[in-house]
Amino acid sequence: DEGLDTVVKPLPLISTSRSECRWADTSSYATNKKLQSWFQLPNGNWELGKILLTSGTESTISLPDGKVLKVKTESLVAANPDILDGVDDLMQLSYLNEPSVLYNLQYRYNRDMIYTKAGPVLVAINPFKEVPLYGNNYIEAYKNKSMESPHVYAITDTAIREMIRDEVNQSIIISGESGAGKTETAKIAMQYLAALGGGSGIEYEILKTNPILEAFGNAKTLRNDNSSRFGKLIEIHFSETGKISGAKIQTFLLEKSRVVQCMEGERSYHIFYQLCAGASPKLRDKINLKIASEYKYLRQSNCYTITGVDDAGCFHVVTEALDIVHVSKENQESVFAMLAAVLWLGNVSFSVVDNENHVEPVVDEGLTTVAKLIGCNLGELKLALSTRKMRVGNDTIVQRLTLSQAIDTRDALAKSIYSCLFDWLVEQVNKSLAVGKRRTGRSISILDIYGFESFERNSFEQFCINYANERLQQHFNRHLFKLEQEEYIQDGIDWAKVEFEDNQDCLNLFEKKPLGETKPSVSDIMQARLTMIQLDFWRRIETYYTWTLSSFSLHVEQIHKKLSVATKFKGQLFQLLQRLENTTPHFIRCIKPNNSPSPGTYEQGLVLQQLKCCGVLEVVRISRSGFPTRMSHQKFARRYGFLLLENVSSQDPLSVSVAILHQFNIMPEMYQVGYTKLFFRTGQIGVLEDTRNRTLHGILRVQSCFRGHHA
Ligand code: AOV
Ligand code: MG
Repeated sequence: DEGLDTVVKPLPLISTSRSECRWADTSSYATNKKLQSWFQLPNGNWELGKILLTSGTESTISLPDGKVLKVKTESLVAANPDILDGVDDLMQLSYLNEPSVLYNLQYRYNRDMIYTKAGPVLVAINPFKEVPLYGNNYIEAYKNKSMESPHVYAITDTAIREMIRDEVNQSIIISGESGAGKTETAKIAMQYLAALGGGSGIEYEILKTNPILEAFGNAKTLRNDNSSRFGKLIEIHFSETGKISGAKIQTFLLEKSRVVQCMEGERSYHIFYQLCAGASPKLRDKINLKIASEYKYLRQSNCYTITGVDDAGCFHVVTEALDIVHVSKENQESVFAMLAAVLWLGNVSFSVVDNENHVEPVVDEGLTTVAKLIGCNLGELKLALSTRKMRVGNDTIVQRLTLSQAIDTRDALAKSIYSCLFDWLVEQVNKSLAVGKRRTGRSISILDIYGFESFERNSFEQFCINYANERLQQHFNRHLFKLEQEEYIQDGIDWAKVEFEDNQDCLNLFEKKPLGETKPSVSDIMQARLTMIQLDFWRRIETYYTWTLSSFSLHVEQIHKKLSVATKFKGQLFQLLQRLENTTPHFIRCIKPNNSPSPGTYEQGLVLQQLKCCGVLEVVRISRSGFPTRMSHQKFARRYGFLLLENVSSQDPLSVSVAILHQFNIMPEMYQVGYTKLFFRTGQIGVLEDTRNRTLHGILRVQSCFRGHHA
């Protein structure tokens, strides 16, 4: 007997003190002979060892490679029995500690089971290879519930069902570091929605927005060959019969600086390389297009291709997709002309024209092509690139530019053309997907933003990206920790509070609000995040908050109202979160298992850091001790009352509810009756729903038979 039956008492389900519920719950346990136990190697990785002997404060363990070590007993961490290897919900683990969670995820990952539930949250580990988990057969299986293992399809299915059942809009919020798999996950969710809600053909258009937006909004970075450089919320609308009736895309803060400069080894937006590689000779001629290496903006980062990517082929995919979302050939040509204008702008050079170092653009192929492509005369363009209008009191004065000012102006024009083009495209796509009058039912929104990132040199973009991620983390915390627990307490059920790590201090830093007292209990991860924002960004923030959009414009007399980019972004983010607040959220946490990126490599430290960052373990703790499903007494009585064997129509909802609970033998520890609602542990409501569906189908069958007889 290997001692399974002598397994000591698991850690308490509900922690009462803060220190007890910290992530790295390494509290030692009475170590029995021959028990499996986790031991941390000097490199930080955990190894499963067998305890051979415990005497005093020391234990002797044997590692899988045969090594026998003497270690401090208190450094050992309880391992779960083999029978729990690879459970599909971390909630099922008896010992919920760092190495056990890491091991469980790795066990599954090695078997291509990249999805695991962490209570209500879906954890998705990037396989960095094709895994046989998708396509019509899988969609069918999840649709008719013959397959139930964790999957993006399953969580999307839940969203659809809850939208219909509760008549509440839903959201699928995908987060994770750069390269963790958010965009791929979003596409997989869209695929499922399209398959289930399809029929009108609009679903096909919706799917085609992906190659378009990726071409114009994604780029190769050092972190990800297909990194999203904008945030995206796609709201998919359903009719009352559950069919897709349209969609609306909202984008956030496209990284504009990439158009004019990017780091060595990175690329500008895919579409530039696709156009240069894939345009037909006729189009090349019309917009005076050269190969990518002829353009300064593309040349500076010394990277033109991506391994395994055929840019010319992609160009055809994009133009076909544009056809499908009803962008006319004529408009497509204008788009390509604008792209060429941006590229040629980068080649515009300047020469000094007076002894005050003022410059003028050199009239060459670059300048003349730009003028032609954007449809202005050469004189206007020269003036626009070498002068600036300023308002002094009530007067407008024209100031001549120095070289660096002129370059800034040129680059600002390129960025603004590109971002206007991007916005225009999104608008066209939205027109094509317009919900219009058909907007009668409910919606499911999918959020895919750029992931948290930190480079050696971080700029304003990283500041905004990380700020957005921090706000989303707060949303996550609010829903899974705060609101959840507040609801228990408000409704008067028995509940011992679970602590979680608040990220308000991080947000205060971003928002320049005074910091609270730095709490001594702040975890290492949170401290690292705070320090990073402080050191890496703090000085920059000062300038960026006053950093304004260039007031430059080709036509302008009017002076554009300057709007701080940061303020605009903050406003957008605020709106986004307000929209999300009105939906039932479903969270997917994407995890990057290695930085290579390569399939099959699972770096414990890297995974752990990501799990810690987003509070996955706390969520599991709350979920397994909490009651994630809830329904008002009224709704519960209405929904399931007809299943009762006795007639209860005269009774109040609470009594009906209790009668249902009794009739179906729901165990007392599986639910709590609150003042206004019933609270259930995970999975309980599913049993009732199944019975309800079966009964309803039975009734319908009987009714149709009955009608058949009478016809
Ligand atoms: P991201 O959206 O999270 O990064 P992506 O979704 O672009 O990350 O994923 C990065 C790469 O990982 C993809 O290009 C695929 O090669 C691979 N990948 C991700 N998910 C899967 C999957 N389910 N199956 C196979 N390969 C996958 V960023 O946009 O950079 O934050 O700004
Ligand atoms: Mg992405």
